[in-house]
Amino acid sequence: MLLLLTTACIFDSDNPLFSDLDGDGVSVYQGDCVDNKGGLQGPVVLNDADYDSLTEAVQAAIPGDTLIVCPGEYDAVTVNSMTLEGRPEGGDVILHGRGDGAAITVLGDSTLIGLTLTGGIGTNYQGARWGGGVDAAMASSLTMTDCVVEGNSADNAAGIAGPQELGSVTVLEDVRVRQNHALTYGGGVMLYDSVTLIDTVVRDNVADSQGGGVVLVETEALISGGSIEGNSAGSAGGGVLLAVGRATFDGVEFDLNTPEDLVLQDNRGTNTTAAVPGSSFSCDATSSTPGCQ
Ligand SMILES: [Ca+2]
Repeated sequence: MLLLLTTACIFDSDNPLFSDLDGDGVSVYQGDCVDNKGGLQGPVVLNDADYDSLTEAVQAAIPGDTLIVCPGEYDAVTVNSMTLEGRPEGGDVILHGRGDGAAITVLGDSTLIGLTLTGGIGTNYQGARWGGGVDAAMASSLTMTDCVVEGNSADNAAGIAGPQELGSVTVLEDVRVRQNHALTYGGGVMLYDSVTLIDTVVRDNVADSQGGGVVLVETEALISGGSIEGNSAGSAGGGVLLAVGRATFDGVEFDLNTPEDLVLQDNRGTNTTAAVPGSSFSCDATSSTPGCQ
């Protein structure tokens, strides 16, 4: 008779990083934070080592590395061409700006997964603060998946300041950007060049001047699914301010943005309020006669 045994839990006393206490086939080393209950290891795993602080782990990392981050609250860091992969199993993985800079600063081609970015006030560039939660202004590519960006402030781009260099790429999927406050432009996000937003919710953000939720500058943008709701701007572009760019909206829900959902800005800086014509439409603000259809 053949007995089929289920996988038993494994505790490897020689290297507890390889332990699989819950028997799901994934070790702490492979990113199973549940296996780290009791704090056998530090909460951040990089290659074959664990670290007590995210700051130490990031200092040890090189471009191309992936850092696994278990639930907890961490100080702000700067990542350069790395992947920060939070595993919010049993708790949030929080990077806190503590009112002193961005919650995270991103350089190069970096990816953020499963993180909550809060309490940031951005980076001071020539007298104005940008990117309260996420400052990726000097990055070439920003990819964010399953992240929350909330409770940050800055002069511009209070939630997320996207990469600004020519040819830059921003991809946000299942990101929730809420309750961020810009003193000037971009309460939620301010994004440039190639932009893709998938199932992303931009909600209850405020810009005292223009672009309460989303500011798109010189973009080729695709915004698919998700919602832009409850955002407000002092003068124009409560939901979206599209400045000298193109954007396609596919199944995006607009609701309760003030003073309006959508404003197009041409290359002379003239604003035109546009109605949201349906659930799927495209806007072009690259000419002197901006419009949506
Ligand atoms: Ca496991």
